Amino acid sequence: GPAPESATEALEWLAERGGIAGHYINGQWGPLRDDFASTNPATGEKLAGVTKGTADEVANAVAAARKAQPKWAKDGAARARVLYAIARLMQKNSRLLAVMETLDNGKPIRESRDIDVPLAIRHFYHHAGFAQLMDEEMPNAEALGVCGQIIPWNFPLLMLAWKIAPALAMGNTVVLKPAEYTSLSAMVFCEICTAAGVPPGVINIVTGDGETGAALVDADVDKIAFTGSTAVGRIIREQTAGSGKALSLELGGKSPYIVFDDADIDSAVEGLVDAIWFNQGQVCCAGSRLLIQEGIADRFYAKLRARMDGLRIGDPMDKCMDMGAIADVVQLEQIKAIVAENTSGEMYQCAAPEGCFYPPTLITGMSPADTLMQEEIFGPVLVACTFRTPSEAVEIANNTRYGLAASVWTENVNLALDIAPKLVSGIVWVNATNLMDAAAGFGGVRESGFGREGGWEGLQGYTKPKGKATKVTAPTA
Ligand code: TXE
Repeated sequence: GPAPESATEALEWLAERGGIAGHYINGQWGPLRDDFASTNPATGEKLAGVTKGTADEVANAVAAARKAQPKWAKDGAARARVLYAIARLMQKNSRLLAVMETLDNGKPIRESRDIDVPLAIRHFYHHAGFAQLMDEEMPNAEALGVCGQIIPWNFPLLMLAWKIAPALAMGNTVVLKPAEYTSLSAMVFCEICTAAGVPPGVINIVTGDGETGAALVDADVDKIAFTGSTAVGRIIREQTAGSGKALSLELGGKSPYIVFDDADIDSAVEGLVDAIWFNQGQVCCAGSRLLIQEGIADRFYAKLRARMDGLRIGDPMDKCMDMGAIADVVQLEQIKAIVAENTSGEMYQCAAPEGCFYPPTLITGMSPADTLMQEEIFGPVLVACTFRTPSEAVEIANNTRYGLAASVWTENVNLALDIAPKLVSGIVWVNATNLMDAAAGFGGVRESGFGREGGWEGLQGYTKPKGKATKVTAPTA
């Protein structure tokens, strides 16, 4: 196939900056320390050292954000200009961003280049428009103040964009902490911020692990926006309870992918490639539970296995690859353990290279209550069971503690419209999966969290009602 994308540019970029990812506070780099390593999961090589932010460093970042906020909130047109400039410069640097993301996270370059980076840019363009319109369209809303934002490693740059763009558009300033495995695209982003003329203190990045994250939750912020595991979401909810801090949580999922016997089978098979093998299955809304109507199950599984055999898994920098590496060995070990300890049913597994890779996997013959049907695996593992009637499909689909997304496949539009509202889920896709747009609110119910990101609802989450002085006169008799 074609030659792999070159990593040279990104590695040189890191070397020129001392090979350390660290804080960007008040428009300046530092402190920068090599406290732990960020590695390329596909090769195991160290890419850079990462600074583990202390509580004091977090407090400094929050203080810079606090100082910058009132002025930033004043002028929507100025905010729009800055957000447009960020989007424009991300476009200009899109190749560096994509390569850095793939080196650091292990996702195929095809995905970072065609999905992660363009969608992240789209979020800045979209929210630039709203920044300009805020005064007119939301006359009764004002910024919350300083927002602490904590993001995971599965879509490092895209999650950064989801968090920062709407917060800034509405006049907030931010302190964001990337995940410990994936801080490098955020570094490129910081340089873009400087070049785009982001005023010092408006965007602050603090690198580190869960302890740094916990310090940010405790800091003097007005909101915490978190995307990550349900377990940490629960800790953060307890930690912020009674504090007056606003909170949004975007957590795990075990999203059902329901295929009726009249579905367009080829499209439904292709949809599954996207639902569960995109980004190695490390997607919060991954269609990880296949519910298939009994009569077509065997035929469907046969087609699906044949399609799985065609998936190419290997060097993420190779443009031909459909799947790359798992983001970190810790995650790989978790996937291996949960599958090894809980597999009943029949497992079909393709081949994968040695190292931090996990093969596309299909496990059929499951029961709805089985551990693998209930627990988020966060890897390229699809578990499947059959159903007989539409009402049974709904019952199995809703038999979960999560509620992030669902996908329904049928050629019968009446059936689709009947089923969709019965699914307890933040999003329902019909004859589609993983459709995301900056203009549409995304988020879950139940243990998948609360709050929406993107769209009109996402903007509301970064505002509060404007304080107004109203003179009240007592009625006279
Ligand atoms: O997540 P964590 P992990 C799920 C998925 C995965 C599992 C574990 O099932 O296998 O979670 O992943 C920061 N206070 N998802 O351990 O720990 C942390 O530094 C404040 C689903 O990586 O939740 C990182 O920046 N912050 C998910 C972020 O939280 C804390 C995406 C997420 O890490 C913290 C990721 C604390 N006490 C994992 N502890 C999705 N819904 O997309 C950690 N962090």
